[in-house]
Amino acid sequence: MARDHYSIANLIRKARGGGTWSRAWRDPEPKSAYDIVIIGGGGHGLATAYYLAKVHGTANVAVLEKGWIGGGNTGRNTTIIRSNYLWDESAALYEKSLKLYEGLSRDLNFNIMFSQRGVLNLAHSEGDLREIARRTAAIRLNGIDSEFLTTAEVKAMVPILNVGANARYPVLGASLQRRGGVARHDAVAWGLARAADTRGVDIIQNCEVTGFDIKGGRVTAVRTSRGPIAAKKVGIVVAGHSSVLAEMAGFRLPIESHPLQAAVSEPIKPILDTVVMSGAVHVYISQSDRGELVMGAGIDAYTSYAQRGSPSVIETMMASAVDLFPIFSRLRMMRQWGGIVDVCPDASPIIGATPVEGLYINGGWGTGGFKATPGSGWVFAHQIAQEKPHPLAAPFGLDRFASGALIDEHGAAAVAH
Ligand code: FAD
Ligand code: PYC
Repeated sequence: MARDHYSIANLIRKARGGGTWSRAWRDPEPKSAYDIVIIGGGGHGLATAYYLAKVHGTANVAVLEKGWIGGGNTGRNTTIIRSNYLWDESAALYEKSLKLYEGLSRDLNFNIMFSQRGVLNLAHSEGDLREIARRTAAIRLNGIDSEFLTTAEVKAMVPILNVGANARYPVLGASLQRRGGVARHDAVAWGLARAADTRGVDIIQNCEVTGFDIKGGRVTAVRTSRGPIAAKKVGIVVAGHSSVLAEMAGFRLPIESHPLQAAVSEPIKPILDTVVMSGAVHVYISQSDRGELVMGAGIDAYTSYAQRGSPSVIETMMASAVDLFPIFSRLRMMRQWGGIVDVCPDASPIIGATPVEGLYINGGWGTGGFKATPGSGWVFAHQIAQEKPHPLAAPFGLDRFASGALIDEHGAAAVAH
């Protein structure tokens, strides 16, 4: 990329309508064959392709995206990043991801605006308090930062939070992960795309996978809206559509797909400099760099592939937000949207081999995969390149649903399921 592209003078020229933007990644025609095809151009698919090229030296890779990159959940989430998970297996995986996030802007030479402003999980009952105490201890035993805050400490950190005795949801304390925070979701997709492209990966948008060619139990090609593409290995990384792709390949997944909604307010002056989550009342809130309050809800209870959701869920979320932050009652909301999240029975992802040889799956991240983006790509690239699970991903194979070795992270998901 020419240096001039980013110079102040050039940016001003472009802002005035002069000059041209050069592409941040190529727009290649699909080749007839690749060593590896990754289905899905969200953060996880792009991270997989990036680490395949960077770490494993496999650049004959295509990422096939049916829409535009980052147009799925990657561009629809509330951007919360943290690694405060209960079980050792999850803690190790999400912490790997958080560590990769800590170096990602530098690694990609692209500012993903990772802001480690801390993530608070509120306790509203004695039960919540006991759970937070257990969780905080378990997380610390895994060498991950986690603190318990009293009501007064929470109030000192978030003065606009209603912690009064007459609050509908009294705040009895909170857990805090100071290294948690938020990042710019589009930038994560764009930075990964540019870095993967630079290393030779073909990113092909408007290319929907519609079927698989499977010979002798092994995948040989994908069928797409732009013609067949042969591949030695294929990775499915399509979030809410995981079961759809699995069905095309002839196997079933223990996944349900649900809408998950979020909304943003009009921009206001800085008022909230941390992330506040409340699993019990179904809301989580942070303030974006543009000043908007970004809020999300619990999942819609019904299964669906429509990326919107029910108004009643957003209404409940808004009511909870105003209960916690009475000062927000005069805020005007600007936009609402939904994404389709793929939820596993144990609220943990599926990463690994499938019953079809050469076909791998990375999905089931449900409501919580943005935080996992680089870590997920790291371990999935290993799985595909080495044809064996990365040690961090080994517990997350499909086989756990047969063995019963589930990793129940409903509590850590912190989003009502
Ligand atoms: P996606 O970004 O959805 O990428 C999958 C891609 O596959 C899509 O672009 C899709 O178009 C493509 N695709 C599907 N079918 C095909 C096909 N047949 N052919 C080709 N391409 C196909 N997680 C957090 O950690 N923190 C949060 O704060 C958070 N908030 C959330 C809030 C909301 C409202 C939502 C919806 C999700 C939230 N999540 C959060 C979850 C997180 O967004 C996802 O787990 C994560 O982004 C999944 O990334 P992905 O790359 O797997 O999926
Ligand atoms: O996993 O932290 C999370 C999250 C926040 C909002 C949705 N998911």
